[in-house]
Amino acid sequence: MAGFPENFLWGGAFAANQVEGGAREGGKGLSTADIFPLSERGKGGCFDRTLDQILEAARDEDDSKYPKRRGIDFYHRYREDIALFHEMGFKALRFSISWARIFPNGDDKEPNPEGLAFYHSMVDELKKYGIEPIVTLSHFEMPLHLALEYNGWTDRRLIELFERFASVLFEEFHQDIRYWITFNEVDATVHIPLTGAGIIKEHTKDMEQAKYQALHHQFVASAVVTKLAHEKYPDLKIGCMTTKNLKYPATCKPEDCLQWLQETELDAFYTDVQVFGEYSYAIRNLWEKKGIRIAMEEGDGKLLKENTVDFVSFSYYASLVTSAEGAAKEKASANLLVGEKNPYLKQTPWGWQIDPVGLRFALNQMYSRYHLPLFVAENGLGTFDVMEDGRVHDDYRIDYVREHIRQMKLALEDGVPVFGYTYWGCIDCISASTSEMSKRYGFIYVDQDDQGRGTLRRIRKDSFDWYRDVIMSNGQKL
Ligand code: BGP
Repeated sequence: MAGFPENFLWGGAFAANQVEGGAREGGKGLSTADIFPLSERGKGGCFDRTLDQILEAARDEDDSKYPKRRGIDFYHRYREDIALFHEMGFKALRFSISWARIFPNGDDKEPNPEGLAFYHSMVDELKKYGIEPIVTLSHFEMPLHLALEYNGWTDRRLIELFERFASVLFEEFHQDIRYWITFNEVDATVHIPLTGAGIIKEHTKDMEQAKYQALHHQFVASAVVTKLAHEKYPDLKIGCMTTKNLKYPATCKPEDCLQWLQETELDAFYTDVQVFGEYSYAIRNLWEKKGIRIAMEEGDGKLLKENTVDFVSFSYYASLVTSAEGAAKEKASANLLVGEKNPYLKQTPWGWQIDPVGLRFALNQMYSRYHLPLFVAENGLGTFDVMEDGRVHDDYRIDYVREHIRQMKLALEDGVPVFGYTYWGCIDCISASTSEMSKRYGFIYVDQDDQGRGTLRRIRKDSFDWYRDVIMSNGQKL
């Protein structure tokens, strides 16, 4: 089969906490994303905060110090931005709904009508242009109150609160939104527990146990809302989403290949739970070794088993290398993950190893394990852009996307059913890990710097026209 299917969902992706701004507008409560400051360049990400830093930020009225409180002002500019997505010919837009905009504290009895009204306006704008909304329920944020008062997902009561959140959204939007993803990169709970699950280390006795306990509650919550959707709104498609942690063995040395196999098997457990409805031998073995006991209630196993997802999605940015004596090797990073450098690959300025062939590898690997339709929920190049004579000549971004699309096409020809590709950061937005603007992904430049200075003007980059032609030709014109 040559080429992309007729109804392939070409588009873009972003998250509420990285674009909206309006942190205190329309009745929204502070979210866990609103407490992160700009990280110091080169000092790694800003995901880890102490309780004192969180409380200080929560009391801080000076929003200018917290880039995710301003985003790129999408909250007020969404009509202009969606019109630009339409100009590129988007078939789909993956975005998230901010829990704190709908339930400001997370445990409010009734939803916030202004929050619902904002998303109705946004979805109406998308439908006007025939752009399919793909909504992530939880994308690296939750009401700050739930982190501070419940210690996030470590508290089993969040299952019921999340069900309340999802059931309001399904009832409000089931006729307009068909595709739903429960948790963005659900593995984040293990890698970055404050961002992934609202876990505060000073409120946590045993963080290793707490992270997996929180993750279990998220899996149960995902199954609960999947059950609700399947029973009450049978047209909805529910998907899971992880960071694709693609690795290669450093050599053909058996010990390196065994290390690769064990790490790959272990990393698959996140998607295994949401596709097969049970915990794999690899994760059970890890818990055994670490003495981790997960508290599960009667019925959790049945719930997980009987309410699995309809499609599998993942983010793919880079690949890593692993080896038996990995610890000694020079480190490289790929999104939330750290591994070893690959001498055959170039890196972005933030050290992410660029590997388009890896996307074909990942798609084949995921399909051979899950046999479900696949969706590339994130792929993109975050790098410095320079404005020259009023334009950004981002050939490097065009090359990056062209090569990844080429490999996606080859995966389709391998027989892998990929049904969509939403380029991450289709418009410049606040970086999740560093809260920078400088790490630009967009086909659209936003005139705002790391400190929030600028006109917020939107400017088409060279990649804007290129991606429009890709979509118009259904992936033929690269
Ligand atoms: C993924 C997140 C996105 C996005 C992306 C790029 O982990 O799902 O929210 O941010 O990474 O990462 P960053 O923004 O840190 O460059």
